[in-house]
Amino acid sequence: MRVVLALGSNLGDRFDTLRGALDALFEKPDLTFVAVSPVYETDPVGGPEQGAYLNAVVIAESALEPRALLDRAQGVENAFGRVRVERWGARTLDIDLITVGDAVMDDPDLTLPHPRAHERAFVLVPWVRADPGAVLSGRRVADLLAGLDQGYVRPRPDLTLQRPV
Ligand code: A4P
Ligand code: MG
Repeated sequence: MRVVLALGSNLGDRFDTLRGALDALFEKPDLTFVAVSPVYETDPVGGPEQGAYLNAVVIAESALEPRALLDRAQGVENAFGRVRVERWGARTLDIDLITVGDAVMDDPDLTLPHPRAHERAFVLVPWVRADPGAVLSGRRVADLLAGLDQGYVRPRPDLTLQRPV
């Protein structure tokens, strides 16, 4: 199944965190790297006043169950010492599952597709760069983006994530 993960960091050495998280996600078997998006610098959406994020999207293939994928993502978050200064505030690393194949789940612990992804340019802009034909709940991501403000999502061509080794 095709798996789409969104990475975000707005605390500490943000790029170093994204790079380490990407490698850590693929360290164990059963998750195969397909593509990674460019890195974007984005103004924070929601929450208290906080610094800008670096965001990127990773595409993978896996036969793992959605829950096992969430465990993997949360394990990597913990490994990077995810620190919360404030509720909903800055964090060293956030990994969200955006879609897992065609899975639809409505559990607070795991909602798929991610319930806010369709309205978040900081997810959709990198996603469509990693996969120009991307589809979310039957709608082309490129079309979803046409209705969204993208001005707060700025490319960082000086920061490039490499395929994990
Ligand atoms: N959870 C449910 N569904 C999912 C899913 N599809 N993927 C549960 C990942 N987790 C999922 O998440 C809270 C709970 O959501 C988890 O226990 C998990 O079981 P969290 O990562 O612990 O907390 P959070 O991320 O702070 O909360 P929340 O409400 O999920 O926030 P979001 O929606 O992840 O938004 N602005 C910019 N520019 N860039 C960002 O990356 N990120 C956020 C966080 C806000 N604003 C941002 C960015
Ligand atoms: Mg999250």
